[in-house]
Amino acid sequence: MRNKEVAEIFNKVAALLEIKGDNPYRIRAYQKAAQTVEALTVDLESLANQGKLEILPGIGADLANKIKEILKTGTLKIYEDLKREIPLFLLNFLEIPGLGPKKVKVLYEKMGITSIEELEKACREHKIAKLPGFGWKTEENIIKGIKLFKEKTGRKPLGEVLKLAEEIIEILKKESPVENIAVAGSIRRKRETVKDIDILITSFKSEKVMKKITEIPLVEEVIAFGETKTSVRLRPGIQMDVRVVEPDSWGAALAYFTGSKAHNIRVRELALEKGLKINEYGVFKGEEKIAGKTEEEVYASIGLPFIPPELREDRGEIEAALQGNLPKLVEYNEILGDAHVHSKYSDGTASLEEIISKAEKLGIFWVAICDHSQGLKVAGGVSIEDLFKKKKHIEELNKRFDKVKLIFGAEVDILSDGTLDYPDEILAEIDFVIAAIHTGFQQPEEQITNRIISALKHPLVHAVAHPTGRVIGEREPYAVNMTKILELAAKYGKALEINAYYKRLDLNDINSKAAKEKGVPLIIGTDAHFIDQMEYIPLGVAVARRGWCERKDILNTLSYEEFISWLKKVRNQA
Ligand code: DGT
Ligand code: CA
Repeated sequence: MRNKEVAEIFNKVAALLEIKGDNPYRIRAYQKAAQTVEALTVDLESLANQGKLEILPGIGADLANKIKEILKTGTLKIYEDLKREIPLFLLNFLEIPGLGPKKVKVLYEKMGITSIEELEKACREHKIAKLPGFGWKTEENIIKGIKLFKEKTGRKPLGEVLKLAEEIIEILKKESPVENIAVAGSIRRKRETVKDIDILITSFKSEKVMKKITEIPLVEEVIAFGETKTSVRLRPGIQMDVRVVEPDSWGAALAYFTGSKAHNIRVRELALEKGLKINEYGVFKGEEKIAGKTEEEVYASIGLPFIPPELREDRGEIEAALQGNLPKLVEYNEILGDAHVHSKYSDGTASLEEIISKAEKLGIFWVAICDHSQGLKVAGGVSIEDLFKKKKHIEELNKRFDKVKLIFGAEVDILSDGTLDYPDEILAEIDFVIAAIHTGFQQPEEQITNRIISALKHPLVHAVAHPTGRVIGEREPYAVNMTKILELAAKYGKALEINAYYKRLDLNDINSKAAKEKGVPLIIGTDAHFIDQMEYIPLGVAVARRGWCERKDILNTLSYEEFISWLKKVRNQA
């Protein structure tokens, strides 16, 4: 799918036009086209091939031609022209949360600011607050935005990169003579953000594979070309290193390049203690190679069982492995349901029927439809009247469909004072109540923590969604005392969510591990607002696995009937 690539270019064109002060209708047309393309569930390329681009809302003949131009050339003439006209670093500025095109234009034209460093300096010297349309608050937000920007530059969310890596692996498998191919590095460990894509291959005709790599349309620039290692820059702005290894060293190379570095160092120490040498070519006793072909063999040679990649962070996995205490991690295919999906009843775009059919395709058996509560107007919060329509609708569908069951849920807002956004007699009608904070992110730690605690204590609440509120690269977690939250969740038998949306992954791996250790049940929800976002479940499972969770720790491994019993049990014990 190259939809994202097209959307990104349209967004950049819109931004550059806006910086330039172009016609607002033209700008809006590009923005809308980008949104349409981004939300599309079918492949643009196949639509283009069938000559069907113009059936898309907001896409006329002109934009359809532009889509074709991107698909064909990887870029757009108008985009290239604009890039020559407007300094490109201004586009970088747009990646700073809190800065839009209008503000960027002022910074450039009135202050002549041309780098992030200059911008930061101007903020610190309080020169920004005085500019027209700015103010103290904006200045503060820009400083925060720069911090987030710096943290994320070079790292991209796993959910963006994973698909890209899989796509490239598919192309190479189909169109080049690879024998073995695998992704290593932080992607294989499923870290929430990754710096680059590390790929390993074995091939008897590696020069052909390397040549093929340079011809993939997603490749923007070849950084280094060699027979054993090639590095390229992919269009979405990420580097990919492909290494050729000998079949005899496959396991050793996979272990080495999967890392993490900290894990590798511990493994090497263990090897040394046994008088062995370990590197990316194998495990050696003196000159003799004693292992290297498979990872299992490599670990076994130094007295360890196979350690799942998600655990390889030197967070206790070596000790656990030595003692035979590695957890039996929850498996990706053990997930039977999605606990958090938005429908058209609030700000989701899918109908309940579409959600059922998607769930069936994904091989899951239940979906909790958790739309926003009444007060959250910006997110289409469901009025009490509509709530009952939704309840009836779900009951009807559950009678009609056997394979996939829907659960009548709600993502109920925890208000500023810790009370909930529906009265108790209404909450009692809702089968699954997942409470969440959507406002007042700036409150001090004690206040936010107390809001979450009141929700956990509330007898009709089952779980708390995205407990820290962070958005990767965009918003820091709000101040919350996780130790207290975990204590109270454990005490009241309430669940915490692992929100699987690729920018949230909240709880994260470390908090999930802490939750598991405290006996707090975890529940994975995709928070899907578009139907395809239901595909993010494995990202949530990855977090759970990185958090050492086993099947019993994750409520989504329950069957529909078992989950319903759990929901009832929570309320009965309250
Ligand atoms: P990233 O790319 O920052 O998201 O994280 P990684 O873990 O993919 O790091 P990367 O790409 O720099 O290196 C891939 C793996 O190669 C890394 O996880 C472990 C291994 N590696 C790299 N440099 C060293 C090193 O100096 N010592 C050891 N023992 N292993 C290394
Ligand atoms: Ca890497």
